[in-house]
Amino acid sequence: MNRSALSPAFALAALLALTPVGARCAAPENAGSLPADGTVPFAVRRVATFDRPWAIAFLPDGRLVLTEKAGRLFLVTQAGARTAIDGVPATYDRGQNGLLDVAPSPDFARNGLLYFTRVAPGDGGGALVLARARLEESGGRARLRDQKTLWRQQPASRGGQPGGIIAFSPDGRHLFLTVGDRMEPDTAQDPDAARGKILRLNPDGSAPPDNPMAGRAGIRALTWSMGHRNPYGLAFAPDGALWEHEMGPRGGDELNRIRPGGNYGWPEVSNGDQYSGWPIPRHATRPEFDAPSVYWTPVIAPAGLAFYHGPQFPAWQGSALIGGLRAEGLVRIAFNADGTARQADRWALGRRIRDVAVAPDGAVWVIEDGDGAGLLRLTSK
Ligand SMILES: [Ca+2]
Repeated sequence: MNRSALSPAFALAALLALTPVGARCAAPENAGSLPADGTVPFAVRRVATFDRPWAIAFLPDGRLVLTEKAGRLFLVTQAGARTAIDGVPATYDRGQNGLLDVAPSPDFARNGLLYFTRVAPGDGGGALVLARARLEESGGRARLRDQKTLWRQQPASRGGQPGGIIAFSPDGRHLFLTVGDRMEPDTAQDPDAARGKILRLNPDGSAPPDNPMAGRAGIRALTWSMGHRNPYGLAFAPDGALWEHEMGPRGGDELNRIRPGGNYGWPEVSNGDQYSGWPIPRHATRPEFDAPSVYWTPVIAPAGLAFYHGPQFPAWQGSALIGGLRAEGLVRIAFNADGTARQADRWALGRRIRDVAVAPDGAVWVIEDGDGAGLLRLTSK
């Protein structure tokens, strides 16, 4: 390859690889003790109500697709009108398991493909499954066509904490998928188990030849990073960096900058303790593991991650927005020039927030958790 053939993305990746190790190892901030602000800088409008919604994602035309954990999928207009999408396959709806994330193909306007995750019933439990299908609309109805299973977790598990978050790389050439530890913590350090990993796949489900363990057997060929617990947030920043958040046990929710081949330490280290109170060694005691950029003790129970871009909130350009289940609100993360992160805002909404997305017009949309949950649109005051 000659020098002129280097793509901007490759040059950026090379630059990030040269970032001094010290920048990654700076002492992380505990944002858990920072108070929430009850005065919010946005107007909140309740657009529609759903039962146990789990994820939202915008289509290029401004409508959104929304999952309900029980196994229902909807198209929703900006005015809140909904159309059920038929053809959702069987879902293991139990505890944290169910129909999970949905993401349009980066080329959706041309191919109409939706990617989605669910926990599928089987083997006395459920297996996380990544699938894609073509959204077909006619006569006011919508359904999934030409479904294809791209990846299926083996073996199945009974435990919750499935993960299931989908993120496409900015160039659209790779799909990243979080897999939770399914409440079997030690498996997060087992390189032959999918649990506790972030996977990187080609959009057709095949293994990219440039993954950290490319050519190795089984799940290793797909593994991008390991040592994760309960990851319900995954998104690319404007600078091309991949960020993930995950729920800790009692304390120790984490925001992590993800690097290929990284090991994020669960369950060997955590900035939280077991629910029993039994201590877990802190990240600082084991520098061979990647430490979080920000952590929360006490926890916020982070759910949903979206980077802000748009005209509604000019001061938020490039910030990350995180929903809080336990925090019952919204967190804004700002990024420093050296790539480190800090909690810039934490707003109390008095509602468990399950997911967050940014609309094409720059409004921020969130869904509440549970039955009778609101789909909320946030705009500048
Ligand atoms: Ca960790």
